Amino acid sequence: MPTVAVVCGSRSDLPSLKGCFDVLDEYGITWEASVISAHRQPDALHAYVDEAEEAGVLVFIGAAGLAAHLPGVLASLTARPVIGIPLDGGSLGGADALYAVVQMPPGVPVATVAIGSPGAKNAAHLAARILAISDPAIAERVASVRAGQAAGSELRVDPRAG
Ligand code: RP5
Repeated sequence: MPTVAVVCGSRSDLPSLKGCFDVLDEYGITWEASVISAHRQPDALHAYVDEAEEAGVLVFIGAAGLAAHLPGVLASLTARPVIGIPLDGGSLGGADALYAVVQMPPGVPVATVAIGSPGAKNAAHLAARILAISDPAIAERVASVRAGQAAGSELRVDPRAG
């Protein structure tokens, strides 16, 4: 069993998660993705979380659109960190999913990232930072990704240059 379990509510969600999978790969983090709907397959979701925890999954990423209860239900089933990705695709452009994912009651946290593909990438970056606390190899990769971002963003403009 991998370190990160990514669960989404529908096969139709998978294309939005490509950036998440790619970033997890860049960090060398083992992951698996499953389609298990909180609304359509509640018992299967419960069983999966139990299995995944027992097998050593450390971080869960939940992604769903519309009335996106999946990340919140994951957080109700595990004490491991849960990162929620609200997906766009519905007629409200993902605002529906954002509210559903971010507005968790106190005591049942879901670390909510941005809507859609940017959020999918950040879910993987956040998972890496969580794992880096106790995994020096991942910590090194996090440091190197951050250094690369800083170098890539640097721009100095010389006002005296023509
Ligand atoms: C949500 O409903 C899923 O996460 C998906 O984003 C949305 C639509 O699901 P499908 O009707 O495409 O299966 O539960």
